[in-house]
Amino acid sequence: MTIILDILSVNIWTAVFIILTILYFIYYRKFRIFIYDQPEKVTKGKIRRGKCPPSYPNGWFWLIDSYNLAQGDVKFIQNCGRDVVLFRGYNGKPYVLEAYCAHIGGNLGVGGKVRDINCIECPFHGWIYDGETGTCVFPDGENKVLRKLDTFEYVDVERCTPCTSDNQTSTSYLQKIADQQEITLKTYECREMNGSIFVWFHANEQLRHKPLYELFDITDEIQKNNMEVRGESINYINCHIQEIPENGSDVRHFDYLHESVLDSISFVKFKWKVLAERAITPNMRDLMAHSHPKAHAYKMHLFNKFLTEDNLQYINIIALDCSLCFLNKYEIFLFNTTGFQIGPSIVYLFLWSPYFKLTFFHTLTPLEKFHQRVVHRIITSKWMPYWLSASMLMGEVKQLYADMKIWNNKIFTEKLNYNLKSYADKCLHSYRNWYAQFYDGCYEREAKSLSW
Ligand SMILES: *[C@@H]1O[C@H](CO)[C@@H](O)[C@H](O)[C@H]1NC(C)=O
Ligand SMILES: *[C@@H]1O[C@H](CO)[C@@H](O)[C@H](O)[C@H]1NC(C)=O
Ligand SMILES: *[C@@H]1O[C@H](CO)[C@@H](O)[C@H](O)[C@H]1NC(C)=O
Ligand SMILES: CC(=O)N[C@H]1CO[C@H](CO)[C@@H](O)[C@@H]1O
Ligand code: FES
Ligand SMILES: [Fe+2]
Repeated sequence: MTIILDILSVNIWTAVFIILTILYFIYYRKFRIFIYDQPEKVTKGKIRRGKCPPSYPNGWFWLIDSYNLAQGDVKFIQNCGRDVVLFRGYNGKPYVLEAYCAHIGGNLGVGGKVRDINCIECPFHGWIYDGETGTCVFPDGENKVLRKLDTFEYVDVERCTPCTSDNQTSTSYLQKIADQQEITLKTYECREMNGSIFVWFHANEQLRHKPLYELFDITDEIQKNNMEVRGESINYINCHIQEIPENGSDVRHFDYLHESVLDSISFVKFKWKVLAERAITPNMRDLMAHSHPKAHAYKMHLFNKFLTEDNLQYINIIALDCSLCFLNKYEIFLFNTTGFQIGPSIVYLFLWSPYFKLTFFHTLTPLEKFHQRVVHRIITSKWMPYWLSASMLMGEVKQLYADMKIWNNKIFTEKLNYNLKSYADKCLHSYRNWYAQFYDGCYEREAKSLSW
């Protein structure tokens, strides 16, 4: 009898142990780094959008997470109105070049291989380009020898008229336009910062290698606050690029779209207080001043750390206060946020709360004119349980879906009717004026290179 009981209890404990191990494993694998990738990827816009500003503003753009580009990896990337090849050399550095080979146009990003430490080889006939300079070189280990080439072009590519130049007896359709020239593909500035790879795109060729501002290095903030990356959400939206970042300065929409905490609960709601100012506004720090000394000190610390004389013009600041409101009566303070929107597509949000520390890193990449990819990365205190950081990320995704429903179905109006007596519309008006600086030269560039 006791033997049977013994065996039974051993088995129960074994079963409990196995189940717990499996649960822990699932839990760990699932939530340690939680990735939410929007299931239905494209909701094609059938709406007449109206006239819009250019689709691809100037600035730094997020391309890929660092861990998705190992040494020797090659990717073809088509976004921001450019076709480029991104690869990581065996020196660990990422490189971005225009995607098409100068020989007869092979795509370096599809089947291309990394050679000679930091060069890319065309899959078609094996021509090689130096990732650093973009020049065509002979495959030759570390001594890169320039490859000089003759250039021919069709006399008339549409009608194929025979060549009528000096040599009358020739029926050549091609004419030589250069002898033994160095061939160079366009290269783009590329940065690897805190787990992401970014590229600098500017319509003005003179600024192709001269970024106007730099990305933030948030290492100190992460380490000082004992935080780590806990995951990211990747979402796709059909709207013009400007409509997404402009929501931060649309201080009124929070009351309409972002009140709900959970769909099934109506007695508890989020309450928001939002401020938005350009970083360059002379009394910006006073306007952003915070009533709580600790929250204020953290805000000022962030301003001192990240704002420089050179980047002020390119930054817009938002401040977000969030509390939970029960039965429209009792409020519990949740967090105070300081947000830096730098350039047209990158936002750092630093949340300060008595309960937790949290940083969001938001990026936006225009895939096509009305097709945007939005990536939100969450960085939290290390002690926070994985399920909690994952739910916080999903909480943010829920708020994003509320915005998406609007964005996917609205038009972009070139004409606006503002109520300038309200702070809300003043922010929006100021925001649109601020964002316009990133369109410099883009319209002309896109008119040349796109058919839409
Ligand atoms: C003209 O082209 C033909 C055929 O390519 C060649 O045989 C001839 O030598 C050329 N004549 C001159 C004057 O270059
Ligand atoms: C952030 O990026 C910089 C530059 O790549 C790197 O030196 C630093 O270690 C990174 N820090 C973290 C926490 O990822
Ligand atoms: C709303 O705007 C803020 C500030 O520009 C930005 O961080 C955020 O990503 C935008 N919202 C969404 C859902 O993308
Ligand atoms: C704790 C804390 O910082 N609370 C502040 C958050 O923001 C609101 C609105 O500015 C303040 O009233 C709170 O004191
Ligand atoms: S097309 Fe690239 S080598 Fe020929
Ligand atoms: Fe929103």
